[in-house]
Amino acid sequence: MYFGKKREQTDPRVPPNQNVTTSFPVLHHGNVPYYRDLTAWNLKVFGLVKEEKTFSYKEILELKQTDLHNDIHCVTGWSKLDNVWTGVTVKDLMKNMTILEEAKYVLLHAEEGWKTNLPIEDFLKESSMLAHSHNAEPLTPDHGFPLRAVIPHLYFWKSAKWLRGIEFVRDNEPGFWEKNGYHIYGDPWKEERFSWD
Ligand SMILES: Nc1nc2c(c(=O)[nH]1)N[C@H]1C(S)=C(S)[C@@H](COP(=O)(O)O)O[C@H]1N2
Ligand SMILES: [Mo]
Repeated sequence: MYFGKKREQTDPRVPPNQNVTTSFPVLHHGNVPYYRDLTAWNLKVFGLVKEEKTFSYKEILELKQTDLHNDIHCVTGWSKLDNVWTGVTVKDLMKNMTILEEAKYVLLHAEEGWKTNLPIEDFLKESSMLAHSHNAEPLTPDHGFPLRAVIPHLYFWKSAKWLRGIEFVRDNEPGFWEKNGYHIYGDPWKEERFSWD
């Protein structure tokens, strides 16, 4: 029975102190970009790679398309279970590219200079992807159209919307939210919400 005490976490899919929502909240800093013409869009993979590469939107859609099913956890306390994202896995994106050995971290660059940082092994995980659709619908501008990162094992702020660049770097440089008090890594299972956690 529930006596008003905080309930023990019982659902093994939900990290500590998260509440499950069935809605899809919109959260970001800055402006939502609107594209009328996707020929003006590209994705640059650069930094510590043997050869830099710029993908057009058409080239992204020509890569192998994958559906991944996962749960997402926002640092502000909501979790959304059973998402299906469609797009290109990071593994497939990087297939024909060589990452230099000095590369230890990745910076994901979005529109307006927004960025987020993560270790290279987290970016290259099987579950990491670049998505253009959510639950069989194209992403709306609010949720990151035309392409967003989805890194489901970390708090959702690492999942850059409006992705435009992937930079391989040597050092762990904090991104936008990381500079503003969020944790440098952001493991929801360890509740790494803030830099002082
Ligand atoms: N470019 C960009 N991506 C971003 C953010 C942002 O401010 N700018 N915010 C992050 C945060 S804090 C969260 S919780 C998720 C929210 O994604 P959603 O709006 O699709 O739910 O996007 C992440 N990606
Ligand atoms: Mo967030």
